[in-house]
Amino acid sequence: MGMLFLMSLISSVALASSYPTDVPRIMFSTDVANGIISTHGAQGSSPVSFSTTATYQRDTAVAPQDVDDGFTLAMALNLDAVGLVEVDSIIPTYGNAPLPEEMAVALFLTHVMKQRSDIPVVPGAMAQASQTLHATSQWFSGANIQIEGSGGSFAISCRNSGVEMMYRRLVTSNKPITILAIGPLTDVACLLTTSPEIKAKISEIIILDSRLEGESVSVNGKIVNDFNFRMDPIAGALLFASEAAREIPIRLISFSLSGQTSQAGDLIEFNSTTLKGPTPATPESQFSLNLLLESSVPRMQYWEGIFGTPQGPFDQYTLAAVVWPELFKCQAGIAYIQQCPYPAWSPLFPVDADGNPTQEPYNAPENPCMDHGTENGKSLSEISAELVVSLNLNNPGSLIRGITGIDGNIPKLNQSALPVTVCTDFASPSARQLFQELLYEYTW
Ligand SMILES: [Ca+2]
Repeated sequence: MGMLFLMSLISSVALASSYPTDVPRIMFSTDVANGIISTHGAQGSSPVSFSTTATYQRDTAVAPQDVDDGFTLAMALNLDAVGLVEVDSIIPTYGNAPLPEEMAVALFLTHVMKQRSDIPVVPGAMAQASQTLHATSQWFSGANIQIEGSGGSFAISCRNSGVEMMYRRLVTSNKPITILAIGPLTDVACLLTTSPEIKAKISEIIILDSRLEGESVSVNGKIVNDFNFRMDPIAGALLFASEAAREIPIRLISFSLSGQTSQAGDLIEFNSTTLKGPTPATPESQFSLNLLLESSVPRMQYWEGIFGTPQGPFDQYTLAAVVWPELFKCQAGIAYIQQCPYPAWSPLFPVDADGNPTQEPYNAPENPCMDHGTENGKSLSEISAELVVSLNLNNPGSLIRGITGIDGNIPKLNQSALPVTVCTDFASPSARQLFQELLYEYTW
């Protein structure tokens, strides 16, 4: 027994030292949903499930859900196999689809399809930090139930199995880990706000999120939303307001970069023509490639029906940013959260004596949120807050902008805007080409 223990100790030491120290170790917070046809996750508490009178409505928006998380995970595990990155752990979160179904996808992809049962896959958040488009919950006394702070409703409730594992893996890791946040920010916010000391073990957080100040975001001329932030702006605010976020490098992949390769004429397209898998192929590689391709067909057709072209990569930008940072043009920026007044659910929304709206919902004068307004559709205008990056470093301003304390709004938090690194473009046309070649080589 003693000898066996010693041998296993030696082999685990040898295994640990077999990774060159400069290979980045990464942890995924992901809403992986490849092949799932469902509603977006956690609809019961998310913006589009409630009418303006807070009547529950069945969510009829069933659709083939996003495939880019699974492409990213598969690519990361392929890069791991050739020693370019080390995948530490995977923490699924609600987002593209409900968490339970996503767990099935994540486990299958990691443990069966890629045969990496050594990599832990543990469930994270089932739902948002707090109700986003609802009145703040109150005590019988009339006081608001506080969301923020160490005794707030978020901190006392958000620790789930996935967050506990993130904490444990970081604490015991022999080197800092980069967190790739490619889903709603709930779990990463929970980790940073409830265990701020963990900052020493996080080398960087790379987030697929944000728009540049004044930037309208669209695909082939159709307005889209910044999904990862939209799903839980309260968690996003708590994350960016946390003390730990002031000390951990945070890199945002803004839509001005990630949106480029989904546009007609500049599309990176995933299909059986562009993705070939490794040479020579193995039964395992063929199984993996075929499954990724076949399960993505409904999503690609769905996307094409809306935007006219298939969907390009999004989450894969974060993985490329950690392995090949030189591909992208990144710079210092200031991140802040712009609340979007006045939604129709707000008590401040102008109404006449009978309580009827006196202007078009979501389209109040001087609304500072981009892409709001009835011309862009109700769903887009229901976005309660946006994550914005300014490239003007001179006047940081406050982190939370807009009027707090009305329905659906974010705690004030009293923080200044957060210095971040924001990636806005490819480093060059050849970097754009190399990005495409690397995605095609390693996505299978
Ligand atoms: Ca995602």
